[in-house]
Amino acid sequence: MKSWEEIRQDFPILNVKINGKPLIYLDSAASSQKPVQVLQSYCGFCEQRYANVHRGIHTLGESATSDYEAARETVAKFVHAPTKDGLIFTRGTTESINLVARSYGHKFIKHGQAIVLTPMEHHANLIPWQLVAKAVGAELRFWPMQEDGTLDFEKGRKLLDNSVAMLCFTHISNVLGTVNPVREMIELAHQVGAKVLVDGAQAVPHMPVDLTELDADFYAFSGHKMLGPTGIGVLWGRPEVLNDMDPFLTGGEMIREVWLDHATWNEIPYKFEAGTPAIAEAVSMAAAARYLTEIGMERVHEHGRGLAKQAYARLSEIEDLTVYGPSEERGALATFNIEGIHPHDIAAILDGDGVAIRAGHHCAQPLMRWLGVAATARASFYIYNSESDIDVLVEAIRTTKKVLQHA
Ligand code: C6P
Repeated sequence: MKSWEEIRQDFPILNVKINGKPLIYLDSAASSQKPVQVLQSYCGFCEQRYANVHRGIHTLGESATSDYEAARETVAKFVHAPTKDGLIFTRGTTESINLVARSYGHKFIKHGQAIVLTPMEHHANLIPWQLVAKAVGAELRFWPMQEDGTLDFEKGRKLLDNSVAMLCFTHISNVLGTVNPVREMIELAHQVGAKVLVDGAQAVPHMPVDLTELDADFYAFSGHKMLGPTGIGVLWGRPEVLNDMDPFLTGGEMIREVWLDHATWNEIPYKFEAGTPAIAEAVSMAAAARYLTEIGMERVHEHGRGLAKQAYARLSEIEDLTVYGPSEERGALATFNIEGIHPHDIAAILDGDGVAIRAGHHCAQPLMRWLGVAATARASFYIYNSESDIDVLVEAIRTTKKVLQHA
């Protein structure tokens, strides 16, 4: 078993100096860094086995197709999907959710029905549903939150009646770190006949996810947050639901037969993979899944939870600093503000010390309003971070406070 220090050595970018200081990368919730195993997978595929997929009869075309389909199988296994046929490669979580909103929402959600969301959704899991609601005349309802940033289960369950067509929510909040009770929420929604979409962008990289056990109808996540490349992600959908949906984009491998005035569709998942897919990206996303599996997702989860707990405790000790979200059971991040200092200024000063954090609204403006702030600073952790990174963060924040609060 590799030690955390050995794991850290797998990430070449961590040797880069930022402003003359060692890089302390605390922005993995935005996008993770890549281990050499994933980089080699990408380059190796392009150097030795690259061709388009599902088209060429030639040797390379066949090996690329078999690598691409093997990647589908690996990623499906990584999230314990009931079947790989429901696993559609997309460009990422955002595209996956838009696919469902367009191809399921516009077709099956009817006038007068309701779509239930939460106030902690990333814009990617809010705006597509606003558009569906507007187009079909559906109502948007919001599952209330408690003061600590967890969902109010009792109030929320009362929203779920027979008029609810769809429940869409995030597995882990990218701002609060709240881990939602996914299994229970899915069960409640299914009891009233609603379909469920879970945004797993912040969960799949950090914890074991078992799609068979969760029983969601749709589950979305991105490759680039789980050590893989950008431009690749997943929508897992229940095959019988996907079969009833119309295509999202058209052209390429998604057809069965085409006439001048109409066309018929390929079987799933190909029906939803129009055009040339992100082939090398899918192959190296599978390499990322293998890398994480080798470490063990339970171990990854424990590590992230430990760092989040420590960050929460250490940051809470700093005067004038507010940490948002629940104190217990949180995702691998800590979002905060310091009284009288703009989060962009915090991020800029920390950058001078080589510490990369994110500042802004984190694509969750309604949640910022709920918190009563315009923006926040956020430190997020992954397998290459250690407790000493939190020491550097805390020290850099103390310096920032001295510089800016005096100014
Ligand atoms: N959140 C963050 O810094 P894409 O960009 O499609 O890979 O993922 C979108 C997305 C959807 N849902 C959640 C919960 C997310 O956190 C994200 C991406 C990044 O928090 C970029 S805004």
